Amino acid sequence: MPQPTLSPKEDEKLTNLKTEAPKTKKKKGKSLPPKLIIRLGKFVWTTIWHLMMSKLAPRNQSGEYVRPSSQFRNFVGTEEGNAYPPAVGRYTLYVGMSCPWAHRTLVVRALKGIEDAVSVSIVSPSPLEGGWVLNQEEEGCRRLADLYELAEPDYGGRSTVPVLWDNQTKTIVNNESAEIIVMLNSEFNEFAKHPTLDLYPQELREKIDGWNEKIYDSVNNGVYRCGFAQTQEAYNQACDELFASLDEIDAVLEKSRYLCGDRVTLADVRLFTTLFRFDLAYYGLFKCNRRRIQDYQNLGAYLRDLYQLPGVAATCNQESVKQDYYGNLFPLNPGSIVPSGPDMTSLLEPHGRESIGKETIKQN
Ligand SMILES: N[C@@H](CCC(=O)N[C@@H](CS)C(=O)NCC(=O)O)C(=O)O
Repeated sequence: MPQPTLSPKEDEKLTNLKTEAPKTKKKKGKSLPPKLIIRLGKFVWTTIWHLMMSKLAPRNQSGEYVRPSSQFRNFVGTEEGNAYPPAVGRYTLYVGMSCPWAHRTLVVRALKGIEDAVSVSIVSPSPLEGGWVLNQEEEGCRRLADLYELAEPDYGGRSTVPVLWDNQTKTIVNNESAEIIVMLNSEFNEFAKHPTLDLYPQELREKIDGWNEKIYDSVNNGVYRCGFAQTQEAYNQACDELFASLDEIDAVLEKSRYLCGDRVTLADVRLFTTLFRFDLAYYGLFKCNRRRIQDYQNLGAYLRDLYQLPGVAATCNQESVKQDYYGNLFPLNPGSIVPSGPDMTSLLEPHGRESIGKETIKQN
């Protein structure tokens, strides 16, 4: 291997260091004891860590992460008087490719085939700006926070993705992924390539809502509760709940192709975007490392099944996930080193789940 060469200045410094070595030895008694350095370092780091974590992840008294609620909650719809009727080209989705909540909207947009009706603008995280920045200036805005301010000059909350933006009235219609995906599923059917695909059918709503509630707390937000926990107890609790839920879901998927039977629903979409990031980021960075999704008997194949649905793989960006999580969540990874693994090529392997649930129906 070629050795790096030193400039004359560096060479001189190194020689001085070498010749000074015995002097430092003599001063041994006066140098700081390592114990003190460690204590000081630990004190300074944990104080700053808690300070940064309180900005990154608000917590309750037990050190548990509490996600702030979304503040723009209007709906696109055809009812008379609704200021936001469905229309081609009127709405834009602002998304970050690493964000699981924004990813939900991209998956539904792809499954419904409404890419021509609802446009997408990709934003990127900027550690310097402390938030998302637009890839090009839009509406005179450079940062996502500027868009929020344009929509609501007094807005004091977080500037999160996804955002469903109305290009006509220049405002945010909605910034809650759980609601945006309901609108994308039902309100753009006249422009959709797959209008009959209903991801939130009336007869399954109770079941879908039940899964959503459970999965949000313990899995979607559960991984963040693990990663952003500021006490051991808060982490233990979140981790127990996360893996208890994953075990339960894995058992259900033994006999059912999707969460609510043999058709994909919004419950699957919402679970999918967390599962896709699990082995890539949550397993390592968020300490969700009891098990990988790939190691589960059914969850691994279920993830592959959803990944291979038409249009879905194109919404998935492994590099952005790794880069944004490991590279930008500074308090969790101060060195910003992005790991080289894991190998995710198995996502393309056959899932073998086509007939799951079918045999049971026949037997009955
Ligand atoms: N409840 C929101 C959560 C969205 C969210 O937390 N997005 C994160 C990215 S994964 C974000 O934009 N965070 C920026 C911030 O908190 O400042 C939703 O589901 O739409």
